[in-house]
Amino acid sequence: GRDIRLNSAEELEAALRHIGATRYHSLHPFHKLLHGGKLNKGQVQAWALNRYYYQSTIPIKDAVVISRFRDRATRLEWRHRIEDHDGDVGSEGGIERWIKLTEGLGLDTAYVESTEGILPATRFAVEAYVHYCREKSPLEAIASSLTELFAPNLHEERIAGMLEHYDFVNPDIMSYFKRRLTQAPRDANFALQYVKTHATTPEQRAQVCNALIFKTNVLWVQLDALQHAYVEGHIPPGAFVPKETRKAS
Ligand code: PQQ
Repeated sequence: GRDIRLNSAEELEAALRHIGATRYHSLHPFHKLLHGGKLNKGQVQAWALNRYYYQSTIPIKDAVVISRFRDRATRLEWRHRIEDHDGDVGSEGGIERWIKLTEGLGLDTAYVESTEGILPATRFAVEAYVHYCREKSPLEAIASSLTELFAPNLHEERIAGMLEHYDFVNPDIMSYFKRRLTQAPRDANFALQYVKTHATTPEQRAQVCNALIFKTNVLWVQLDALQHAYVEGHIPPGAFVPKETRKAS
């Protein structure tokens, strides 16, 4: 439970890993369908379209995190996350790689970038993440990124599963995830060391755990919404309506 007293950095790390093992969205049924080749092309498009909103908001979230720190060293360490996503003059960033994915899946880029067709739950969940980083303590803002500790395994599973099962997926359009395999561990390890050093009381360690739980919920509800709309067929007004209902080969 939430009120277990964590008396050391080691106990904190064990508690965080337990949260990841029991609540990370790798466990969500929608991911089992996505990675197991059980979705049709339109359903995969809906996933990529909605995830674009998460991707494109991450650098805004990271700018908010930076704004919480007077400490120059922490800002400096966090800054590369914005570059990873936005790129730089002459170098491609994660958002451009995500657009390669949506383009490769046959979605119109202007439509994706407009975010017009995303689910209401996607917008609410992603905005809640930005608000959380603005309103909670700087420690909690950093802690809420800790889901990334668990992302590399999921990305490995996704790259292998999607390449194996979908004839409309190729290594080029999966380059976003390939790149994250090296970026995410660096970021996650910094955040983990940060919370282990800076959460010095049982109360602060509980705050760190709750920040991670909050974030697993941000990720989980986005997949609940995709499942409801595109697997169970309850597409809300205004949201993307897939045309390509062909099953994978
Ligand atoms: N999470 C962050 C963050 O909280 O700062 C940044 C990222 C994630 C990414 O850049 C990702 O690509 C990403 N991908 C997944 C995924 O594909 O399941 C999950 C997460 C995550 O755990 O929040 C991130």
